[in-house]
Amino acid sequence: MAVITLRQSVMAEDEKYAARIRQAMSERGTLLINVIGSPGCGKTTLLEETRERNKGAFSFGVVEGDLETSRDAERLAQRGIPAVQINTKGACHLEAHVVEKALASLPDRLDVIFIENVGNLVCPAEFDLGEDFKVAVSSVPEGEDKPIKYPSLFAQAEAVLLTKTDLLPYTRFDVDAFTRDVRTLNPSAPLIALDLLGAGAHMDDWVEFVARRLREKRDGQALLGVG
Ligand SMILES: Nc1nc2c(ncn2[C@@H]2O[C@H](COP(=O)(O)OP(=O)(O)OP(=O)(O)O)[C@@H](O)[C@H]2O)c(=O)[nH]1
Ligand SMILES: [Mg+2]
Ligand SMILES: [Zn+2]
Repeated sequence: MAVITLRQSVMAEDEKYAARIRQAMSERGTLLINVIGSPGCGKTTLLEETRERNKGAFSFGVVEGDLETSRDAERLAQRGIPAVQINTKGACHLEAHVVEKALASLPDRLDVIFIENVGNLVCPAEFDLGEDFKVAVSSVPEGEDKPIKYPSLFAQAEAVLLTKTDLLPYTRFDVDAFTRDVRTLNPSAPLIALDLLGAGAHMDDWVEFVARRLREKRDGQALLGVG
């Protein structure tokens, strides 16, 4: 019981940081997106390719979360993407108090900031980082049953990305079952299939989705007279 109490109080404390991040992002007019998926599903590749293909539709930076190393932040920096690395030293998800510190070292004037969460389909879904919304990334080699086995993330996500579709011919991945399960958990989130290393089919849909959510955030703020 004591463990449960502690966890609740830690989460309640973190909600204050999340609220502060949300306020700061609202003042800056920056869209904050929490990207969540298994280790190796293609989160960093997605961000690299977003840079290549967004044709200046929005500027963006990245907060990278990993247990160890700054490899992902270095990959992004090589593409000219402002990136800051958090090393959780064993923790399997990011928490808002650490993200707040990391955000302070990114440039102020970014349209969008992506948080690449620690590769994990479980607890990252339960932590509010002050983001506008979460995006779930699932890759073909993981199998079509991930949404139904890890429902919390897929139910909350405001977009679901299926990566590595180029590998479909080499697996028994059942696209219809994946789609049906995502739709059962989450009837409205866009479901975007991506081949990140190849022709980049549907990359435009992803870029347009992010650009639209940025516009909607800013239009909403203009109506409310904030930002
Ligand atoms: N075939 C194929 N490989 C991909 C695709 N996207 C990413 N990869 C490969 O998958 C591997 C992992 O990609 P990353 O982008 O590093 O994955 P990640 O989710 O950032 O991994 P972690 O940060 O370690 O959780 C790399 O070797 C990528 O080149 C894709 O659409 N198709
Ligand atoms: Mg990565
Ligand atoms: Zn965790």
